[in-house]
Amino acid sequence: MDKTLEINFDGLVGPTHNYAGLAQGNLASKRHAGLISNPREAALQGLEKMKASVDAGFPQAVLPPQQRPDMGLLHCLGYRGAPEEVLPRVGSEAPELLYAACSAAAMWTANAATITPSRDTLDSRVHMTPANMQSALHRSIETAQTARTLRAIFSDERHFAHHPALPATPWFSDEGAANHTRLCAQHGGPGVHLFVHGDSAPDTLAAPKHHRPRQTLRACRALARQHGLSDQQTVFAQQHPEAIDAGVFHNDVICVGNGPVLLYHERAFFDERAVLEALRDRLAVRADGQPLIPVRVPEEAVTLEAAVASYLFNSQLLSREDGSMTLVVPGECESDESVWMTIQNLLLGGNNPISEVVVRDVKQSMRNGGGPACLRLRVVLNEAERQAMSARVMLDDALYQDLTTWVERHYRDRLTLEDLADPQLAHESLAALDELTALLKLGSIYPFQLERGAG
Ligand code: SUG
Repeated sequence: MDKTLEINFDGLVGPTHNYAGLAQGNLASKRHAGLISNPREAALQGLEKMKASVDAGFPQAVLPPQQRPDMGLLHCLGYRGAPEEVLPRVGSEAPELLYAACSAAAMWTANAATITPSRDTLDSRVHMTPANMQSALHRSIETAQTARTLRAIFSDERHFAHHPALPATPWFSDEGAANHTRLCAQHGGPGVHLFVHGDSAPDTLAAPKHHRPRQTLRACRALARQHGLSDQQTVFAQQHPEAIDAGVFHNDVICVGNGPVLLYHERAFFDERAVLEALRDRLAVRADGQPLIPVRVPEEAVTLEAAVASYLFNSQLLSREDGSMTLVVPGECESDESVWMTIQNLLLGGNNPISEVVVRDVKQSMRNGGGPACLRLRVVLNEAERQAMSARVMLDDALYQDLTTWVERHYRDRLTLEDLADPQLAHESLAALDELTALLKLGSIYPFQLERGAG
């Protein structure tokens, strides 16, 4: 029997992880701007999280970090020369550009791409579109490398179709799987795709007042078209503008779906009733009559503010073989009583498949607004597709050990703006990445490796 599995591809935190306050609409990023970061601890926390998933029997893989500092960005902004000249100069003249060039934000792989499993596509291939991340400079520099990395791992064109990122303009602002949820009876069965956008129709009063939406309806529709999804397979939903203003910069900060379960806060969507109705209708037609299992958390149980502060909904909802589900929540959920009570009563005690809650410590990432769900890109693959993957990215005990040793050897435990301006850090980072691509059997994927090859 063909066994289709969901594999979580977590981003490995890069050696220049820092707190720069660069992310608009993201309260944690703003609050922690300028804090001293600890990339070693961040990477080890991420690896611990991945290892715990493997130990619990969930398929887990890893995506490598990106080349930072991005000297290409700095060169293009007119800072010519070697890191020795450029980095100290940018650090003193335009620290925000140095921060952007050093950002390790690619760790949040939920923003890497939108992926449609082969079960739902016309040509029975897995379709992928890297997100353009055009709403912020430090994230817009991820797209080209994301495309190269995905092409390196999913190189077999018989199984994988790679689309170009959408045009990087406000009309098509796309932040990837963080705003896309696939609902189904089981991973191998047909699915219904919920695309969530933040912008509103021009003639409504439903726009957020304080923060710019990061995903547009035009982008959602274009992704569905690229992947060949029909109207019957898709639902497009507008985020609640009050949620965006309260710090919900991606839908995965307020909603998580898995199988037939949709766990969400009552203020996640502008028109909750219409979203549920559409999902129910589509599931009935497309997913073998599978009923939707909505798990709604009302404001009186958890306020929008508490949801954003605890990241309750930025959890991973993982299917076990017996059909029950595990909810992986960040440690911050334990310290808010309303959230913890809701987990115990409404989620574990409710009429739904969630039967276990596990807590993970990803504080280094959380301080930048990245919880357990942000750190992972979900890829549903059948047996043949898993076999067709290139590279050593599936996490097992041996790879976990190798990556832990690699982090301990190469990563610093303290980074400030001054450190980012230190050319030595740039050299250390490239040496680390060079070793990493060998370890992951990825070949040459980074600009410095490709230039070396060409030279
Ligand atoms: O884009 N933070 C990221 C967090 C992304 C979380 N991803 C999901 N919700 N899927 C962002 O807001 C902070 C960088 C800084 O300020 O240094 C940052 O980019």
